Amino acid sequence: MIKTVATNGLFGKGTLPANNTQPKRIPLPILKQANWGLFQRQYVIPMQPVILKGAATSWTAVKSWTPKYFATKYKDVQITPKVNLPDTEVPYVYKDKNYSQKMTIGEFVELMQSGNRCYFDQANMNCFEDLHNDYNFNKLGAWDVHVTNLWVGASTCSGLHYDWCDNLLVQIHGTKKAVLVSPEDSSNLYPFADNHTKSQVSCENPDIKAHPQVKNVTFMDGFLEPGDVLFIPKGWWHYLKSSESSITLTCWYGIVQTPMDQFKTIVRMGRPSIWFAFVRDFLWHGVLQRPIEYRLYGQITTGQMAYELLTSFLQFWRR
Ligand SMILES: O=C(O)CCC(=O)C(=O)O
Repeated sequence: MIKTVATNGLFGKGTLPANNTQPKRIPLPILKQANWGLFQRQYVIPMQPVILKGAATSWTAVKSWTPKYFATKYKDVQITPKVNLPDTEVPYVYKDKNYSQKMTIGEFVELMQSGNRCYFDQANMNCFEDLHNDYNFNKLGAWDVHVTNLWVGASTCSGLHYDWCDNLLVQIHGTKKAVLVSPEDSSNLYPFADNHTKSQVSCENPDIKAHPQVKNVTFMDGFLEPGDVLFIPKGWWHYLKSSESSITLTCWYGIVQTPMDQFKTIVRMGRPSIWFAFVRDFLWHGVLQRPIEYRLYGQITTGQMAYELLTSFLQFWRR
């Protein structure tokens, strides 16, 4: 029997099945007037996500960056974006090598404008030094910045995953849908065995049959417009889907989760398949250095990462 219950969710006073067969959806909190003290007290310190509505509207980047701006300024710069991307909420099931292609920024922007699903993702802003004065993450509270990344693309989808440090994500051009999930729900998110930071779950249309524990998850839905800032605390799962044409800047900063934190997360996930893949990748791709075919947006596997951490620690210790 379906019982009507009052929810605070994206869909207003919605209906939830009485026996909890669907995940809960609530809106991401929004701070309308960027109030520094409130942001720190209510969100940064307790590690809770929030949208700071319009907090970066005054940035030159928000006022002047468009795909055309990049095409004009950096026309012949060589990049390796992903192109002809699949229409999916879980890109990690695909292989990176089938989508990465070398081209110039001019050619990439033409592709974007032709309706191609494509992404110049996670590009280090150190490559665009002449744009550094167009944005200011320190003013938003970033400290000990590790990297500022640029994301330019059309109809993109970054699947549900988490990172190891705090992130301020600023929507520069176009719009993005954002879905966040608390680290407390990690054990319900079916991470890939070889990469425990990436989830197999579709955020917008979860498949409860394939992933029954997802019904226990609370999804937090948000929508970003140019000038909006999304605070993603470290360890929080996030999913971002762009409109036709989008530019985003992200800033990873602050204290990074330790390998011990990762170890605890894996233990909490409680999936033997992760431990099996961990040992396999540690030996096969780490110790034996066998090549690997990376997942789309996948990068290094958990086992390889552990191997690299261990070898860099041993090198440091031997010095
Ligand atoms: O905007 C995106 O598509 C992904 C951003 C992201 O995942 C990140 O900054 O960690």
